[in-house]
Amino acid sequence: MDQNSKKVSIIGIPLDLGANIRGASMGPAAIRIADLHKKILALNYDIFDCGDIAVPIRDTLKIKTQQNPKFKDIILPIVKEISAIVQKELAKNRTPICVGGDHSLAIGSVSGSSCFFRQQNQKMGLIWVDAHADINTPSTSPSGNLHGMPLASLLGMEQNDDFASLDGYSEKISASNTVIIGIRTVDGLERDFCRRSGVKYFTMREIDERGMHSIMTESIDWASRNTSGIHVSFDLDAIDPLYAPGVSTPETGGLSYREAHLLLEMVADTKKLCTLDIVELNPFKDIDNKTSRLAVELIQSALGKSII
Ligand SMILES: [Mn+2]
Repeated sequence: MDQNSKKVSIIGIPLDLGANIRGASMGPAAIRIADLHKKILALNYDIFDCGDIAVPIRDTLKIKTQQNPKFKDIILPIVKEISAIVQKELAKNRTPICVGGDHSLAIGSVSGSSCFFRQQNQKMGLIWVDAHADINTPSTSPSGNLHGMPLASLLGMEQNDDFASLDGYSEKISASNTVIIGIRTVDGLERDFCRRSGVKYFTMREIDERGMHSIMTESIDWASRNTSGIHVSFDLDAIDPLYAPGVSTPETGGLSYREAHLLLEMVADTKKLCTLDIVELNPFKDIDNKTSRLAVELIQSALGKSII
């Protein structure tokens, strides 16, 4: 694909069934209201807006919470649809921007990017920006909420995981090209998974000690090794609640405003961004749509906006 094409597609994913706390379903609307189109057009990109994917209303699905992961039967066809759309958009030389919605949507978006490169016998890298590791599996998850499991699924960490085998193969991404950045709240068994999985991870402490420039230089190197594109899955809860209060699960001690921008500015410099997820925006926790406006600015940085 030609990463200089300056064409993007917006995929709205009003999904909150993967989370315990409701409200991320309104994320796509809030980002659009924060002038998403206008701010992307200002960077001279062409936009194709795919609209929002249809997601059923939670109140009509009560019984499905007994499944593990919760709402499994409902979310499976949704992530399959996301994957198909991402593949189609990449084939049209457009950079998909998947606007969430809870982080379980990344099972579909990353799978879509992975399929696209796999069909050309190529590999891709993944940069997962998050306060949490999202590396639980259905058998280790304390909550059964799918948004705590997408990375484990994508790495194919558990057999008989229907999400892991989406699109007909497991291990959508190899651990040797996967980086997690910004983690500070990790469940007991997830710690062990992080260490054993082979992914590279940078906790907030390492970011404090080394600075974002050094962390990103190493992350990009890791995600670029023998790959043709980089998928960035950006959970807004990676950012400190001071700047991004409008997320479902805020955690203090996160990325600063400038660290978040620098991260994406450095990704833009590589010209290897293939797909971007912006997830976990929860307008009901936000203050005056502040987090949505930040999300739009971050998308601009990922698309190459520079100060001068
Ligand atoms: Mn997440």
